[in-house]
Amino acid sequence: MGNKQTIFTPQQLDAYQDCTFFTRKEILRLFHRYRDLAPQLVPLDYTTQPDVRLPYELIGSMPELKDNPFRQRIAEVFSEDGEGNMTLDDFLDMFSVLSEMAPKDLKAYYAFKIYDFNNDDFICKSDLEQTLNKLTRNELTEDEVRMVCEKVLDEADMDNDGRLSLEDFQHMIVRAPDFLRLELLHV
Ligand SMILES: [Ca+2]
Ligand SMILES: [Ca+2]
Repeated sequence: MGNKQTIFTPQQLDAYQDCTFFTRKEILRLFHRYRDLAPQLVPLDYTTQPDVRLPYELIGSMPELKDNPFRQRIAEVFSEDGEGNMTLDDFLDMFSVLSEMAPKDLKAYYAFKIYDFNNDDFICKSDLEQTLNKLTRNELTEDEVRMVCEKVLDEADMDNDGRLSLEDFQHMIVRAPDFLRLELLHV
């Protein structure tokens, strides 16, 4: 109405509120952060649901992500295209799960997806090695990585199939050493 800029319809805002842990105000604030990454690409009117995707390079350079060794995986997991290029919906989903309001179970579910580098719904030994190398910023030797992976599998692989299912992982994360938790997700 009047001169006031309408970004979303009330229905859209309701839907975003229902799918995230954010208030309307937070949703609008995040919209503006999304838009500020590329004002030339993101219109101020979202009522017609424009088909916009911001490239991973812009998302990964945000202060919350830029120093995180998992930034690319995080963006891939939350992006609809699987390559880290994000629509506004992807972007809001990501920040919602990263927020302190998200329950631990949900964070654990996404941590599992992030650590599952080859997207086969299991964390196998090589996923675990890549995870450890990233978590420790490549400060462990190959032997140390192998040893820790064996220990983790030994303790967490409840059905002894040599890999971690989501169930194994959720069981493990309750008592995992801090370094196995994903800092950014506060898991
Ligand atoms: Ca895997
Ligand atoms: Ca298993």
